[in-house]
Amino acid sequence: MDKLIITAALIGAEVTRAHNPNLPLSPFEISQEAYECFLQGASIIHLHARDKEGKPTQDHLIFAECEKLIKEKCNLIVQYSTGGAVGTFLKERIAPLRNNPEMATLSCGSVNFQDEVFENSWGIMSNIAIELKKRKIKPELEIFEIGMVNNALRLLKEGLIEEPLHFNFVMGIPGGIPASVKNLLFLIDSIPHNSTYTVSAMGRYQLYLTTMAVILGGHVRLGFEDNIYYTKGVLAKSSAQLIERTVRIAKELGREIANPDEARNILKIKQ
Ligand code: KMH
Ligand code: ZN
Repeated sequence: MDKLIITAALIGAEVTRAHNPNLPLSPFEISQEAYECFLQGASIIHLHARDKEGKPTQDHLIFAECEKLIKEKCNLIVQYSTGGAVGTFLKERIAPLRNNPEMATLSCGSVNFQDEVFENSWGIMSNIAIELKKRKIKPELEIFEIGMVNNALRLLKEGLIEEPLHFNFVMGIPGGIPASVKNLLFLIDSIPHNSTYTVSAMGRYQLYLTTMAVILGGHVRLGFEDNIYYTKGVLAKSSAQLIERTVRIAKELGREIANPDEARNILKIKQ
């Protein structure tokens, strides 16, 4: 098994301080928390940004500020979100890519997102893929539903993405694939065998499904974007606290933790 790659998803676009007062918002707070996650064993930071009012933004200058502050402290892989918040237009979603990050997300289809629709038509998907390819940015293929694997394979067939593919199974959003072990096994079985995958799961499923990924040889995403609780009814102090627990579990299970350069090798990120 490869060493375990841990992605820290600290912010997202939906969580607020009303949900968890420990949510980092400013570039400085984000960089501090990213560094804490790095110290615990994270090798990737999945980056969303907020404006001065704490609202989601795809402003490339704010992304650049976050990345600069993170890179001053450590060599984490900075993975930009191109999903942004539900309803963000394509132009804004790809705006931060002008900073040429090492990695960025590519959502592979539309999905109901609670009461709204997270829209990723073929036009949106292929345009993001073209932008990533042009800039040699490694895509992480976001899979919220099983049919999205087919869209990813179409992107591959049309030459818009390259093997080896890296997937992120985002399980348990209200409207997407339920977070169950059976569904995780089905997803793993549906992707090309030379692919790598990360598991993200919502709320209490984060601990269970990411632990399954540790056992099965996959990789994991942890943090407030997907889960704000440490245990039932108890808010987590930080995303780093969630990472610290998974590192402990992984070590007990004999799975070593990848540092950022090892993660770059595993994911075949061209530097
Ligand atoms: N906030 C979600 C609507 C991504 O980062 O690329 C989309 C999302 C996916 O979080
Ligand atoms: Zn995200």
